[in-house]
Amino acid sequence: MTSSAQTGPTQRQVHLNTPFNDQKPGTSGLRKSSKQFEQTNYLESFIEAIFQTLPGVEGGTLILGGDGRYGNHRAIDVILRMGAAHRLSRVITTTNGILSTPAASHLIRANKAIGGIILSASHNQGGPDGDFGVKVNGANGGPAAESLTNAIYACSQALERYSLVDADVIPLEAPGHHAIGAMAVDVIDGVEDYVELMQKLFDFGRIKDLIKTDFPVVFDAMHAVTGPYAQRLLEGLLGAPTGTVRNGVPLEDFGGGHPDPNLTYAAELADLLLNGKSYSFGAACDGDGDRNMILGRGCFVNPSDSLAILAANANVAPAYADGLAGVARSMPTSAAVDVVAKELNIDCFETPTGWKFFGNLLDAGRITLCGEESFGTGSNHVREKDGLWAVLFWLQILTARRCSVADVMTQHWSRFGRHYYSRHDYEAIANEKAHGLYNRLESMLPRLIGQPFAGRQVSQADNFRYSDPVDGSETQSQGLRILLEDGSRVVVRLSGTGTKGATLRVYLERYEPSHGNLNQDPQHALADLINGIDALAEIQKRTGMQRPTVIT
Ligand code: VG1
Ligand code: CO
Repeated sequence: MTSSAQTGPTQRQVHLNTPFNDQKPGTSGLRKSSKQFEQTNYLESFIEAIFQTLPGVEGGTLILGGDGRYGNHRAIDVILRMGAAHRLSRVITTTNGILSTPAASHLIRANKAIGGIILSASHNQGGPDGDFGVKVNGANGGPAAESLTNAIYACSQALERYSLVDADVIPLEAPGHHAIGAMAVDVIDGVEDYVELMQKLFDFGRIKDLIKTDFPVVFDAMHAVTGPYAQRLLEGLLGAPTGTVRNGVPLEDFGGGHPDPNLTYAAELADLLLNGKSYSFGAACDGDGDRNMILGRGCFVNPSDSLAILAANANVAPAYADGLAGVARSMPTSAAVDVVAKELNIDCFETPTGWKFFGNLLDAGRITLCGEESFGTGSNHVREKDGLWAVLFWLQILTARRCSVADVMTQHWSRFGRHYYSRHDYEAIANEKAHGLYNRLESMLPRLIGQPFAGRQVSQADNFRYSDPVDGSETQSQGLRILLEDGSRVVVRLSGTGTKGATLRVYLERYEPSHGNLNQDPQHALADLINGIDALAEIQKRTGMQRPTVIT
């Protein structure tokens, strides 16, 4: 017990002179620079809006933790003291506040919590000059639905005051039971429950056998949240040698890196696998542990293909041995999984970008696996995408198949055909320029139908809208699509997670049937679409950028 428990904490109200008007959550939580979050009352205002909006706060249990970035400890302290003022009965937080997003989702479900607050800006850089973020999850363990985030935003804009109690800082160095007034604060090991869940889903004995044979693996935690999880799983339970997990210590600034697992920001790992010969399998996760990148020797697995391969091989994992209820992918994700779903004779849903849109389908039991092109894959075991889960799933498949990652890919394409796919990101464009480009392209769409584009004819051109098959809710304006008669397409979106200017994402896709040329460089295979969209949307001309910032 902390001393404040005996004396009883003093409750205070802090008045806001003017409410903040910029606390609208994006694709996944509220993300701003650390400096913005350090403004007086800024974090507190958003947390107050959450506590006033999330159902069941009084008497409820909340899960709390983060990816370890700069600001994590301060935010945990503030949220605990505000949670006590709002009469939560219990907060479960973790040693050093380290909690991955999928592990948080699991804890919410396992403890029947009202939800969770995850302190992370995910793949964005961290540190005093980087970004901070607050993700809000609901009682199902998933990212808050749009109706809830809209209500939180509305509340923040009208906020006049917030409440908190004065209490000593709860020590997070070790597990223990504490209290702030009547509110229990349990500090638990944030890794244990998650590791137990993984052991239920996969056959660790068989994966261990694979790693013992000549199948060296390497994992890059990017100095972010997955280090302790990966060490326990790979070097502990699966017997991989010490050092398998690189950059395994979470650092407040991620060691100055950009914790985004792609070929640009995880370049060292990519080099080890694509150019070196020491490893058969490599993987990396992002800041908060929900994304994954999978590499084999000389082979990069496109995330859209990864989802398709997990779906096609799901029965090798004990948890999915009985088959899949259905699958889902975000709209910009390639249709590789659609082809597998067709063959398996199961439903395949197309949702807007962001994991929150999978929640209803998972809760209703309509899908088992889902994924996004942005290195996110997951299943009904939690309500978030899950980086290390995907790594274990891949290892389970390789255990059963006993071949290289490259062979898995080649065999998949020769059975299902290949969806050549790439995403081009143009980061930090001035807002007016990016919106000008986007709005101009949107206004051109109706006239494109039936017209030639990149040597084919446009069959459909629109701004994607989604009607949720479970609750009927409608979501508009989810990205511009140009669909071509041969099944190729280009999608253009503006990012909802960036914090500097605007990020333009261009998604390119072309299908090559199984008897076609399956071994091209995607940039080459997609060249006509790349040139076509640049000419149409005037990307280089309007952004002044010769090439994308990141190509995946
Ligand atoms: C990006 C990805 C999207 C993902 C989201 C959150 O959003 O494209 O697929 O769900 O990040 O992932 P946007 O709006 O920037 O394109 V995470 O790992 O940043 O929580
Ligand atoms: Co993330």
